[in-house]
Amino acid sequence: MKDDRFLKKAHDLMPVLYETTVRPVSGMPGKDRLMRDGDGFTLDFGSHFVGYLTLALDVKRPGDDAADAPLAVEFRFFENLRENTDEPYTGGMSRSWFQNASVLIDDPYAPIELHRRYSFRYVKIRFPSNTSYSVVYKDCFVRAVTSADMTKVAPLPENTDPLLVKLDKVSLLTLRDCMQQVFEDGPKRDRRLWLGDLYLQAKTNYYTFKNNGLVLRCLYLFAGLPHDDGLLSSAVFHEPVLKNQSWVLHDYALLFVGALADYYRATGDIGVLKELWPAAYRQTELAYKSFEQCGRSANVDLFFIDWCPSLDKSCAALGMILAMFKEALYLADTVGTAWEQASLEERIKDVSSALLDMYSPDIRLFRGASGQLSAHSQMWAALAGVLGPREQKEMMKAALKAELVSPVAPYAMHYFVEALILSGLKDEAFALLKSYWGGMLDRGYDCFPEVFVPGDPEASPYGSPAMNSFCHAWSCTPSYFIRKYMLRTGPG
Ligand code: RAM
Repeated sequence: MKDDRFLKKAHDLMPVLYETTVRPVSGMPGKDRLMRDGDGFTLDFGSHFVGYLTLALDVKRPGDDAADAPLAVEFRFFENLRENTDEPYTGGMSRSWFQNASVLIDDPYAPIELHRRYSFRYVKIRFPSNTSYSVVYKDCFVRAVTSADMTKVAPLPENTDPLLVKLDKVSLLTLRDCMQQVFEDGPKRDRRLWLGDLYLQAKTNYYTFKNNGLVLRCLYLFAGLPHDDGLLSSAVFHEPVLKNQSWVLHDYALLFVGALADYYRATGDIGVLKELWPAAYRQTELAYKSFEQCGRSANVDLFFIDWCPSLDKSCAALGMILAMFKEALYLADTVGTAWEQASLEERIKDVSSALLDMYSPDIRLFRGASGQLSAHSQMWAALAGVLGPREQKEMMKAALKAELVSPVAPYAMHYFVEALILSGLKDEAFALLKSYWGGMLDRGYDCFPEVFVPGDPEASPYGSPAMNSFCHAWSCTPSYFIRKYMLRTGPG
């Protein structure tokens, strides 16, 4: 059930891509290094970039003869050196996500321009053939692309804590490289527009690059490609063909409501709000229907929440439903009908009471249906504001002390930090932000990765850390926290 009106608007909002030429900072072989038959080198571009690579070589042949055979060149691109492994990949993701390219060149004198876009800091280059001639390194550069305009980002005040300055810098870089024709989740993998990721990217964008047109383009893409019942897709492929994704996630669909509310707060654009409100409201209807069908609980199979394998999602899912119903009510008060407002109010009461049933006042914590204690249950209950403010603060204090199942993705950690702030625990929130995201800096990350578990560098939802994305936009929210809650700049 495509909506061509929205898709046309999304198309008209195609962003400008800014291009910069960047050369490696180290690893370039000297002019006297003759390479053939398996020789090679690894270039380091000094930082992460997304773009198109060109390599230029000279040819040396004994007796000054011309090159007499094609040149074979192998390229391997790495965002992080952890990807530099020869271990065979046995996980379920397609191996073609590994950024390898082999080319045969008829004219080794001409610059070799790779047509695929790569996401990397390092590139390993090898010449595997036993050619009678050798090659010598001449030049290499990447035409880096992004739809983020760095000049739009306000510098942090001089007296900002140096660690926060570093966290902000890496967050900006992470978001910059994920901002392409859409907000991609990761420019290496999946290069796709996901609603959950968009929700956090857009929040950070309002305080940094302010590319509101790109957010709107993405909102239109989701609204233009719903499933048959009006449920919005968890992700949209904008290439190779414009298509929604069949994996249904109710939490992601509901985040459309939050993303629209944030867009409205940032822009005040009532026209867009009126246009997209029916799609947003529909997500609440579908989530409520499923809640009723499941005996006043969430169908956890339809919720992502985090990559945490053993997570009992029952409580977190209810909290997130409630949090988004409240966002919907905020929008309904502006553009909804009286009937929509009244039914949201009723539904908020219903979900609140189901969620409160999961609260254990003796330990001041929420438990999943299985009895499990997780950070996820507490953070979503707090973001839903289901307890009174004083009780909520006590609950989050208890959460900081308790042994809980912890977030695996920085996506989930974002909500825990935000929950602390909204519970009046800003110092604790910033301490956590510094230790968790600071831990990534300690591990030498250039960009913030898709998953990060302190103490478990091997953590991967895909059976191998080499498959992880090392520049993943849902991890870019330190800039949002710093600019919104420390500097108090932006839409408020
Ligand atoms: C990962 C994607 C994306 C996320 C989904 C649920 O595979 O990269 O970031 O939204 O999981």
